[in-house]
Formats: sequence, structure tokens, C-alpha cells
Amino acid sequence: MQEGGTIVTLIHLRRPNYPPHFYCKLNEFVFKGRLRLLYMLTRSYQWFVSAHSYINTGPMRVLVTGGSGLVGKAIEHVVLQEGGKLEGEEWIFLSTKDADLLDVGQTRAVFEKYRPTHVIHLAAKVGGLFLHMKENMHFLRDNLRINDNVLQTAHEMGVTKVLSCLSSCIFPDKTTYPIDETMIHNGQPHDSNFGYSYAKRMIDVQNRAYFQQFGRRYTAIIPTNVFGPYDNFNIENGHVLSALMNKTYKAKTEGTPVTVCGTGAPRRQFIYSLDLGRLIVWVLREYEEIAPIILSVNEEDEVSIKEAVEMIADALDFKGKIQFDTTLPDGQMKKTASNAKLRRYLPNFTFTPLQEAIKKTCDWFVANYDTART
Ligand code: NAP
Ligand code: GFB
Repeated sequence: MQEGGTIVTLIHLRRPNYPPHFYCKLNEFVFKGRLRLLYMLTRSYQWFVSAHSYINTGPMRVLVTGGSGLVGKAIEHVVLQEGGKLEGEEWIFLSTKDADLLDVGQTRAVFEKYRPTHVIHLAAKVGGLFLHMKENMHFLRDNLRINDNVLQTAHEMGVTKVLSCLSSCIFPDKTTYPIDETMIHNGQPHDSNFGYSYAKRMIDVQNRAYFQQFGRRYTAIIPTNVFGPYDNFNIENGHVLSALMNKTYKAKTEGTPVTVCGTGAPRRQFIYSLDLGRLIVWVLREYEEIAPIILSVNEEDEVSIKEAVEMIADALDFKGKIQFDTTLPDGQMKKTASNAKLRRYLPNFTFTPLQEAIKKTCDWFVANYDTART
């Protein structure tokens, strides 16, 4: 449990997106005595001092938007089944049934109802390559609106920390590799998902602005391609692994070949949703920067779509033919992301090996076929 006090942060005016070089929490007594001195010292060196009061009245009350989705369900598992929840904490997992976050009135009402101290903001319009290509406008507008409703309501209600979710697909298409956190705004995103990408990039812009103007410590994570139980296994609209699991299962049942879209050459870093859930709980508790952090497996764990479908075939014991429809698009050929920043914080974090995580997800899909999103 934290006491109330004042958070003082120094930001370099020429490099406002850099992590603060000085950051501390002072109780009110110390703070009042030192503030004038801090201002005098910093003005001549082009540092900006941000100071705001915080009052923490007790254990965290965490509101998870998008709590019914792939990532939300993984966090729920980590918190409720793996002992991630600390004594006295309250965790609330929202879905569209609780509030349509496109609607500002419903957003405010659900925040009023639960009065969170912390928010994990996952709710979004989400889909695989082929849905993005059809609906860039919806991806842009829906996500801009949901994100603004959630962030502004959190700010108005004095939420201590918001952790939002970006994606490695929002980085510039023409870039050098590996991509790191400083490169988000360096160029245009891939044409297939520009709507989603620009909407997500604005979260990072908003986080910086809330911090600079109001001292709010709102941050973001950047996961690579996620998969796991509770994914959307829809063949047309889902992401690649979940769509291919469903296709392969069907092909096995019907005795037909599996058709993979594109050449199979694009490469992806896949992260298992439960590993991501564990990392998100760590970010919520420990990560103090406003600048985002990439949550990804190592660069050498990137695999081609061809390698991934072979792992799925293995996991589902599919012995039939795997064919590639090269008339369909490949999308981004790669978006290799660096997890160096994550490794500086958590050098020993162990990711579930991909083949094992694919097997677990396939087993979950087969066992839950009647209720899974297909
Ligand atoms: P998901 O399984 O499709 O879940 C989406 C969640 O958002 C659901 O809980 C859904 O509620 C909720 N939602 C959607 N529209 C809403 C609205 N208007 N009002 C309230 N709630 C709404 O997605 P996910 O894969 O878990 O994605 C979670 C976050 O991770 C997203 O921000 C996404 O951009 C990001 N991300 C995902 C991936 C990936 O590969 N999946 C990769 C990088 C980043 P209902 O269940 O009621 O529909
Ligand atoms: O997961 P995905 O749809 O999106 O994967 P992205 C697309 C890649 O998988 C392309 C190939 O190379 C496709 O040609 N692929 C092969 C398939 N078969 C299939 C299939 O049956 N379904 C799908 N969907 N793809 C996403 C963004 O990009 O990155 C998301 O669109 C998200 O929004 C994610 O943020 C991280 O990896 O290309």
C-alpha cells in the first residue's frame, strides 16, 4: 500500500519522450521545502519539472477493459488462477455487456460504478490482416473513439495509472530492423492496416500529453502477434494462428487440404497470451515510464507462417496436404521487434516455447469448439 504524497518528475524539454532522468515520490512535508529549489535548478538547464499530488487510499482497484477477449482472459487467469492478485485488491473484467466504450456516457457510467485506481485498457476493434484490409475506416474511428473515451474518463476521475495496448503492426512499414520503442512515429504504417495503426499511435501521443500537461502516468505496451485460449478463431476475420488452427481442424475432420493465405514466407514473433498476461501484470505494478515497452519473444524466436502452420499440423496431428494460395496477400513481410528494453528490466523472463504454446491452444480450441469464437 502506498502513502499519499507528491510525484516529482524532471523532463528534458528537447527530449520529452525520453524516460524521466529523475523521478521520486516525496511526502508533502519534504516536497514543500524542496519545490522552489527544484524550479530554480531546473529552469536554466531546460528541464521541466512536473509535480502532482497523489493520494492512494488503499489497495489497487483494477478495471480491465476488453476483459472478455484473448488478452483479457489471459490476465484474468494470471490474476485469479496463478496468484497474481494481491490481498485486498479488486479486479474487474469488462466486456461490451458492461459498457459500449464507443459511447462516452456509458464509459463514464462504468467508471463511476467501479471507481478504479488503475486501468488496463485492452478494448479495441481487433482483427487479422483480411478484416483490416476491408475496414480501415472502422478500425480508425472506433479505436480513436474508444481510446479517447477511456483515457479522458480515466483522467477526469483521477485514475493513478492507465496501461493501454498498442501493437507491433503500427510501426513504420519502411524501417530498419529490429524495431524499437523509439521508432513508432518515424514513418507510414503498412497500407493494409493504416486505420488501426494511426488510432493506436495516438494513444502514445495522448499519454505524453496527459503527462506533460497534468503529470498523469499513463503508459502503453506493444505486444507482437498474440494467440492463445479465447482467441477469435474465425477463418475470415481472425489472426493467422487462430484462423489456421480452425482451418486445420476442419480439414482434418473433412479430409481436405489446408489452404494457407499467401506464400508462407512472412515472419512473425508470436507471444502466448498467458506469457503476455504475466508481463502485463508486471508492467502495471513495476513499470514507471510513460514511453511504451515492447513485450515480445526474442528476435531469434521469429518464425515464418510456413513454420507456424507446420507446428499447428503437428499439434492437431493433421497428416493431410498443406497448400499455399499465393494469389492472396502476405501483408507485412516482417516487423521484427527488439525486446532489449524488456530484457533490461526482466533479463530472466521465460517465454513458453512456441510449439508448446501452440499445442496448448489447439487442445483448448478442440475442447471448447462449441463455445469458442469461430
Ligand atoms: P479480442 O479478443 O478481440 O477482444 C477485444 C475485447 O474488446 C473484447 O473484450 C471486447 O468485448 C472488447 N470490445 C471491443 N469493442 C468494444 C466496445 N465498443 N466497448 C467495450 N468493449 C469492447 O482482442 P485481443 O486480441 O484480446 O486484444 C486486446 C488488445 O490487445 C487490443 O487493444 C489489441 O489491439 C491489442 N493487441 C492484440 C494483438 C493480437 O494479436 N491479438 C496484438 C497486439 C496488440 P466483447 O467480448 O464483449 O466483444
Ligand atoms: O495475424 P495476421 O492476420 O496479421 O497474419 P498481421 C497475417 C499473415 O498471415 C499474412 C498470413 O502473411 C497472411 O498472408 N496468413 C496465412 C493468414 N493464412 C492466413 C489466414 O488464414 N488468416 C490470416 N489472418 N492470415 C496484424 C494486424 O497483422 O498484426 C493486427 O493486422 C494485429 O491488427 C497483429 O495488431 C499484431 O500479423 O499481418
